[in-house]
Amino acid sequence: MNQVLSAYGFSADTSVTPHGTGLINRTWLVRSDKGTYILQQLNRQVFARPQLIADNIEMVGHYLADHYPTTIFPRPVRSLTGQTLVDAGDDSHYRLYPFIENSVSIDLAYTPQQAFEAARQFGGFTRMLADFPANRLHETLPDFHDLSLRYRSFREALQNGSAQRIEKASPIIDYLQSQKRIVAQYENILTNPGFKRRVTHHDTKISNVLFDKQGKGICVIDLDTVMPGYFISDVGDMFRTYLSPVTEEEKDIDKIQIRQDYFEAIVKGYLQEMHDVLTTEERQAFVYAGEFMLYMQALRFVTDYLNNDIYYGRRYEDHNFVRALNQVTLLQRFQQQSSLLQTIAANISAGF
Ligand code: ADP
Ligand code: GN1
Ligand code: MG
Repeated sequence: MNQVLSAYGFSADTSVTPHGTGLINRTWLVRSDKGTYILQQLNRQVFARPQLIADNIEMVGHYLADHYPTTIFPRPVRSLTGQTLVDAGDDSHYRLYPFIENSVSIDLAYTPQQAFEAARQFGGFTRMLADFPANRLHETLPDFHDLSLRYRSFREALQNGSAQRIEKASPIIDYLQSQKRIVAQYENILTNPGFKRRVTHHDTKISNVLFDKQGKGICVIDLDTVMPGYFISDVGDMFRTYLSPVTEEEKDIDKIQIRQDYFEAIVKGYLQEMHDVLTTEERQAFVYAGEFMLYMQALRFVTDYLNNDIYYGRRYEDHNFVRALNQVTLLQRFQQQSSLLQTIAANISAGF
């Protein structure tokens, strides 16, 4: 750590404290006489080529600064030798951001207004980059939201994973197998010209938006997974993470619910920015977006559980089982309301 701090010109007595709740990277708050910063260590198991991320952030930052100069977009601070990514030698890479003053972040949406603001931020991000050629961005995680691949990995885990865990998870496994049509629908999207590859964030949980003290959205952060993708990834992950009053960590599945007013808020916030950018077919796919992301996250958690927790960090023995059951439950409750939600989305869209 001292080596990293000195690469940025911080003195050894600078205060560094762990910060945030992400599952993949490590984040610290750095308080120094030069100001307050966010320091991050990239997870090399997940991101094999960190330089691709730094390049993407640079391209996006450059484009936004040119075309939307008043937009707030945290760009990495350069080290004393001018690098946006510091290689600490032991195969670990660090970057530093200025801490956005007076910003707060939340781990759960507590009001529909917060969901609206976050959706507007993620929609605005894709809208501002609508004329940026998305295919110029590197695929920092190739096939990240490829549902067919996630399904194949799940099937492989059924072949090679822990027999004991396969037994324990069998109700979850059966349900996920019964919903394979969600994969078929995704495969149709891939060949449907009505669905566009756009600049997509791919991790739209609410902790990846900074808010001001009045609750207005300031900007989106956590750009490691910004890549070309489909809008269903971003909208679907908002449904996945804002609709329920409890997070994916909740063990008591009775607490999992679909909050209809949050659904409306997400659709309104996103369409406020994206209505004229999306195609007619995309505008009809809001409910599918939720199924797509809930199904994918359930597959990913259960796959990791069967593989003995090689990807997601776990804090207790059955952690990934709990997460998978949570996400399957949320998927089922979402599906129970899907025709109502479809009507709500269509009505909101018609109002624009
Ligand atoms: P992770 O991959 O761990 O989720 P994030 O980039 O989302 O990493 O950062 C974790 C947390 O750190 C965020 O939820 C937010 O609270 C805070 N954070 C990150 N960047 C900034 C920033 N530039 N200014 C203020 N807070 C930030
Ligand atoms: C990971 O790092 P974090 O917590 O923002 C994961 C997401 C999952 C999420 C589930 C690179 O995101 O795809 O949706 O956990 N990121 C990666 O909590 O795998
Ligand atoms: Mg984050």
